[in-house]
Amino acid sequence: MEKLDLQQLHVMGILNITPDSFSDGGQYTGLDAALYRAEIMLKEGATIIDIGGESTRPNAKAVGVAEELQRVIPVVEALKANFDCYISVDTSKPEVMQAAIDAKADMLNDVRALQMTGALAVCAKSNIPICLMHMQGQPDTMQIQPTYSNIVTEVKAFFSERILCCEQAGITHDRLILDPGFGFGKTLDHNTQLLAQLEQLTEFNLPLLVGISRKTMIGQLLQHSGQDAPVNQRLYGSLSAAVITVLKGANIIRVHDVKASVDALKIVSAIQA
Ligand code: PT1
Repeated sequence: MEKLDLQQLHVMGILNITPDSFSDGGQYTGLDAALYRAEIMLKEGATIIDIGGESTRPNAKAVGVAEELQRVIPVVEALKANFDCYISVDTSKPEVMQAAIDAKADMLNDVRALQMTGALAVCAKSNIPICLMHMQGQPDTMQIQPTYSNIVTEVKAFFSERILCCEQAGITHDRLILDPGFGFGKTLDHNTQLLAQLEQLTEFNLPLLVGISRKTMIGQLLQHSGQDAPVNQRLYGSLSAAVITVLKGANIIRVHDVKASVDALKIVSAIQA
């Protein structure tokens, strides 16, 4: 398989490996269910599968290293053995990063942008791409009272600092991917401003990854009878947001609904060509 081309447009399919992710109550192991789900996403046109064993949605509790390794690594190995696809591992822990690299993962996706002790060093020893995401606070408390004087300026300053840290650690610029982190320590207003000004983040000349699929901000913008639209009613809103991000320069879109997203992005590609 050729090297992952970060200049291309990619639909990244989300594969969450948490105990409740595949709770059909049956005897199918998590591994079988994960492989089945990945196969569907690949058939639908995903070019990258993002495997995560730590939930980072608002209010999520941290998970230990041993538990995360046990959830994620067998899935990386099984996907690599069964499919010709790119694998991303969504983790912040250096131990999981190292194991993912050893299992031939194609990229790392870190919502903490290599700020955990040891993460920079592990990445410096490998040569795979790494996504640096912006987050204010930590998942368990990040939505309590997010505060910025200017969201875009602050996200850009954070990227500048993290890019510098990476380069000083020996991680070359061409391995980095940036992600504004929609929903990570941000109010609806912050998220909307980031989306409206997303093109400003292209000034780093790095690939841009975005994850908006089914997030709270979509529910809030849609509002059904005075309430946030429920998660299962957020597809059309998510697709609209994904199209906006690609028009503004994003090229890796992290989604749950692969087929719908691939179709939406084909329309964008047609006018970009
Ligand atoms: C993301 C992302 C991620 N999101 C990257 N990795 C999640 N690079 C996990 C909500 O507001 O955007 N980029 N890994 C999932 N996290 C959330 C956050 C899920 C907020 C839901 C919300 O509903």
